[in-house]
Amino acid sequence: MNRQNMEELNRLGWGRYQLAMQPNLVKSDHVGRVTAESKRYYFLSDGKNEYLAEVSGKLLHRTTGLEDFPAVGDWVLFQTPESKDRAAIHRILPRHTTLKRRAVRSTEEAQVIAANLDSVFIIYSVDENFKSGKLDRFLAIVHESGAIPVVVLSKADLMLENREAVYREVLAMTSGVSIVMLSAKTGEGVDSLLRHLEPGSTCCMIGPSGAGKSTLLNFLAGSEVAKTADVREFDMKGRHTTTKRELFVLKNGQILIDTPGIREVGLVVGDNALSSVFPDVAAIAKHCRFRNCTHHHEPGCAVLAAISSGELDPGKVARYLKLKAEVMEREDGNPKDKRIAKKRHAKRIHKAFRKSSGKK
Ligand SMILES: Nc1nc2c(ncn2[C@@H]2O[C@H](COP(=O)(O)OP(=O)(O)OP(=O)(O)O)[C@@H](O)[C@H]2O)c(=O)[nH]1
Ligand SMILES: [Zn+2]
Repeated sequence: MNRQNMEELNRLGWGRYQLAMQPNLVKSDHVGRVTAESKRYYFLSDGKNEYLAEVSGKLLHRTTGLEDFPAVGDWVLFQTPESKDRAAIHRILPRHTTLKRRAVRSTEEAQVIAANLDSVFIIYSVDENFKSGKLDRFLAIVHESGAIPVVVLSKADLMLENREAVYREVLAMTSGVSIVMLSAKTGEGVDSLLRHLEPGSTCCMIGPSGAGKSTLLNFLAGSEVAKTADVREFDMKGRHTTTKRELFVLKNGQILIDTPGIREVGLVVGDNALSSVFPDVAAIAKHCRFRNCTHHHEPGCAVLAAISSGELDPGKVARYLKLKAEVMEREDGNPKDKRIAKKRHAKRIHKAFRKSSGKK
């Protein structure tokens, strides 16, 4: 990679990535970062130019599932064989962190939401109907990703009365995670939030639809970026498609990724992530007499004892057990689901090949 390329890439957060991963590159490598994705088309930036890209046939051939396709935030190597602003991605550089969830309508496959993140803002609006449902799930996928979670309680201007109660409820649910109460209307809390956004670092916003992600992005970017500059129409091999840019560079050099609202947060997490969401329950569960204790009825169950003594909240234990059951179910895996996932992937590759060779 040449020197100029590197300086321009630093604007997109390359410095941090390079420090963490020390990728092995040669001078002729052309590096870019994925800024948007739509139906197997990608927008890339190398800090200077933007490219519309597809994965190369070679890369396509090496994929074994959705996770092997580029995602927003990925650092990739690409070539521009056809014209100046068209590109083929031939390698995805190893991901430093990977935020993923179970693909919709799949019990098996993981789908990458965004890659190479330093932190993730989990955005929840605290209007009158505040419900903390799914917060555990969002926390679990962020802990699993390796990025640092920050819970952002948005639209604080709409919640004047029950603030303390909501804050305490969220505090009880989030061990060791920073919570910021914020309003993009009044600017309250924005300074606290910015402390979690270092220049050169990459942060992704996730949360339910309508939580205020795009509004916050616009506020931080100081303009209407999320609504205007992001919708791009392009035309590749005679086809038209529209996509939404998701990766933005803010004024002070932070990189912020906006994602569409998530309705279902299917878990693809391991035990460690679960222990990070529920550290108190996990620590006590270590003292159960049986290693495979289900904490329902076993003698010598430390979790049940802690509930009796008032040390653990039964509601919290119930939430823990619910997620734990889901994690175990996935780990055990259903061979039929695995077969279906494989078949679906083979179909996907076949379709992509037909598309790139112009067949219908
Ligand atoms: N009062 C108030 N309203 C807000 C605030 N932030 C966002 N809103 C409103 O909430 C609605 C949803 O905000 P968006 O920013 O579009 O939410 P989003 O999370 O990007 O939604 P999706 O793109 O569907 O995921 C809009 O009508 C905003 O005007 C806030 O801080 N205060
Ligand atoms: Zn137990």
